[in-house]
Amino acid sequence: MDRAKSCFENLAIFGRPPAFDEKLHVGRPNIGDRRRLLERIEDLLDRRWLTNSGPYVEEFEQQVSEMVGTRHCIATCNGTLALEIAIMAAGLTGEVIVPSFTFIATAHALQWRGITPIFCDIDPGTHNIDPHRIEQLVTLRTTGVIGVHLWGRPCEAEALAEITRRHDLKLIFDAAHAFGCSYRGQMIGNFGNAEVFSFHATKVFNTFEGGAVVTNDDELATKARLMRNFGFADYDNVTHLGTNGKMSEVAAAMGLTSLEDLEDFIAVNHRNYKQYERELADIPGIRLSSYDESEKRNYQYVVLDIDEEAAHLGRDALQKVLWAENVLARRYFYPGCHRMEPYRSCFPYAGERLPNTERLSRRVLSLPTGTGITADQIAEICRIIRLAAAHGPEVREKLKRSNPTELPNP
Ligand code: T4K
Repeated sequence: MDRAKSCFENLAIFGRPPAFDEKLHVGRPNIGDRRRLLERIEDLLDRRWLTNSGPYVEEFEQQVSEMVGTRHCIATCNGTLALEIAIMAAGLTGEVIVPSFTFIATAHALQWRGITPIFCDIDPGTHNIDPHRIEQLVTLRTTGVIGVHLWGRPCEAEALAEITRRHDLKLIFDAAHAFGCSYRGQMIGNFGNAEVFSFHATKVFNTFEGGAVVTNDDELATKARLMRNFGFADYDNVTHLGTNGKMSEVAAAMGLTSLEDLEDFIAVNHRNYKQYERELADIPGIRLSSYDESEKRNYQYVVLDIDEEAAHLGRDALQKVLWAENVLARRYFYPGCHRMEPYRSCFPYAGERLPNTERLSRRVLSLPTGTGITADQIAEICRIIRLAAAHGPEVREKLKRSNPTELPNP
């Protein structure tokens, strides 16, 4: 894109053409070797075995178990069903303590099972559930805690294990973001009673749609496996309440292919992250959330934390600037589950005990990364952010004066 680079009036919110002709998405899928994928699809069609524990699903489960180092992997049709199955297999009932600063599926998986999610505040440093705030939420109805490894940055698993042990509670991790990540040298997947991955298209590693329950607990694994397939223990023999949470063969074919390229996907994410880090350095009030690079990370989320006062520009204003340029930055996970239905109606005052969630969900913005974006595009996104931040008052003024219909409505 050729334009007078330093003049803020060349930003698209001032009526200029957007920096990008095509929309840049946050969750563009990583796609591995197409030839291998198509070969596998030919195979499964030839075999006429499309779902219900086919050979690709079995191979996929085996490979995930080996990679993560867990005794069991139960592959599912998506991460939400995997959460529901893990919740049921662990025997959760009554109330379960969860962060509100997460994708809505974490809370819905509980509510869908008739369990009340009790929202706990996060640590503003880690963005994860704050172990220090859990015990005050425990009641006679509490049966468990679900930690979410947000952005693939692990929860304080040891502290959570200690608290849940003390109160005789189950501990599950929503590891939807944390495939390929580690905590204190051990792969995510090995903590709590069970952990749950999402292999949705937008994740670093995808099976189109998909997920998995991973665990080292044999009994829980047996239950989860039964529950995934309606409770069938054998032909004509149902031994458990169950659902249909099965992964299909075509999803497993994608998974096996994506696994072969996972290291490359992560390397690209890492390179993108480092570029953002370099090119967004030293902008007052705008900080990139950091990763502990001594551990395994998948760098799938590039998350800005915007301090409106210091940046002279709020998160929502910056998002509008970016959307006008066709950069579809996302406000994950605004406004927090507690401000969405049905939780907003059930707990209208929950926000009062969630000050960090409320504050952070108004400040963070996720930027595009993955194999679908180029270094030049990242450089241009960073230039736009720097330019907007350098002219916060003018940008704010322009947005205030704009007819809302002139601007995209993120
Ligand atoms: N727990 C946590 C902590 C999670 O983050 C999630 C899912 C779950 C549990 C549940 O796992 P799953 O049941 O989904 O396996 C997206 C994903 O749909 C969702 O999987 C993910 N978290 C969440 C963080 O992001 P949306 O509502 O933002 O999706 P959408 O359609 O707006 O897509 C996101 C971006 O990706 C858009 O810019 C479009 C782009 N995109 C999307 C798809 C599907 C593409 O470029 N290509 C595509 O194929 O939820």
